[in-house]
Amino acid sequence: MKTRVFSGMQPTGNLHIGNYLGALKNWVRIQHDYECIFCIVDLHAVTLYQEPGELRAKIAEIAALYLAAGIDPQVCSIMVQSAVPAHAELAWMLTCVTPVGWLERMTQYKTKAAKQESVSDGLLQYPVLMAADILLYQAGIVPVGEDQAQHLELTRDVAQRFNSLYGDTFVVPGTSLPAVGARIMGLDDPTQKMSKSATGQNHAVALLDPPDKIRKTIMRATTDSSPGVDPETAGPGVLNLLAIYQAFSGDGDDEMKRHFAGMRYGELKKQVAEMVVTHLEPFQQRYRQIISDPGYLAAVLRDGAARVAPIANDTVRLVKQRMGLYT
Ligand code: ATP
Ligand code: LTN
Repeated sequence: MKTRVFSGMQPTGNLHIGNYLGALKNWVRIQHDYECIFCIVDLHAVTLYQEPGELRAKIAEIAALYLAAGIDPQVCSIMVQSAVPAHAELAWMLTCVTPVGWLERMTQYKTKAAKQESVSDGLLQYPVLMAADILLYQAGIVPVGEDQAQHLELTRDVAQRFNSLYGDTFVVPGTSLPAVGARIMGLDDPTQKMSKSATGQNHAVALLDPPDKIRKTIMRATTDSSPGVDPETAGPGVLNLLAIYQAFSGDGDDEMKRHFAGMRYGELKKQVAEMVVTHLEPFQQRYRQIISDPGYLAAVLRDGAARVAPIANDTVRLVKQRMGLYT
């Protein structure tokens, strides 16, 4: 049997090249090697308030972006988290074996909670729901960007704790980070990770930005005061631009060094911008085609949920048996 892969994205904000290079691109690359489930995690999205109409539209948008990136719904299951109630059901059982202290230590929780006037219990429970997503399907591999590594560590801890309390139940999953592009930084501030929820004008390149906007954002990227590229001493802004280029082009380290050593920053930015535009233009064309067919999108999501629900229900049944709950 093929190892199962599970990953997901929140239907919030605008997907950016960090989301693509850190996660989505790798999903496409491995989809034929594993049994893959790619989820739109709407229950995670509502840990912060979402306007209901906008959330509904975002779910379709993310599904279309998965397809436009090249996820093949004949090969993988694409599904919406809230369409399979077992996610929420297992999450409850897992909250009961998760110490609150583990959750309070999560850096994403601390960052997001600091920005809220009132913090919902859901925001604290967020990583437990993520653990439920993964453990529900006994996934062995979870391809994500580096910012999710701590949540995966917690998933392993929760799985191990459950297994030791109630007997072997869950596969303990591994993390899978890309070699290049695991942490794309903000173009306006290369000390912060590129993020959907950041507000700066020149912070991110969204996957659906028009070519002119992409060029403008990259040409304005923060670099440093050296006259040209020195791969040995480059600061975070230059390293980030090089990482973006390399992740899109697939060039090796030596090739990168040869090509960019000594290049002026204006020229570096121009070449990075053209590399990004060249990759995103055909992607955007496919997106426009897919989003204009809501019937097709709905069928893909319905099929995906129908395919994975029996696996999820089996796990919930097993967990209930192990815990002595009523079955
Ligand atoms: P937010 O900042 O609003 O929480 P986000 O940009 O982190 O959103 P998510 O939906 O949380 O987006 O992440 C989806 C996937 O993209 C995850 O696998 C995450 O690790 C990856 N990812 C997010 N930001 C980056 C980044 N800057 N570089 C590489 N991968 C990233
Ligand atoms: N927290 C993740 C999204 C997510 C996820 C998952 C990723 C929810 N459940 C399960 C991998 C596996 C994020 O990217 N912010």
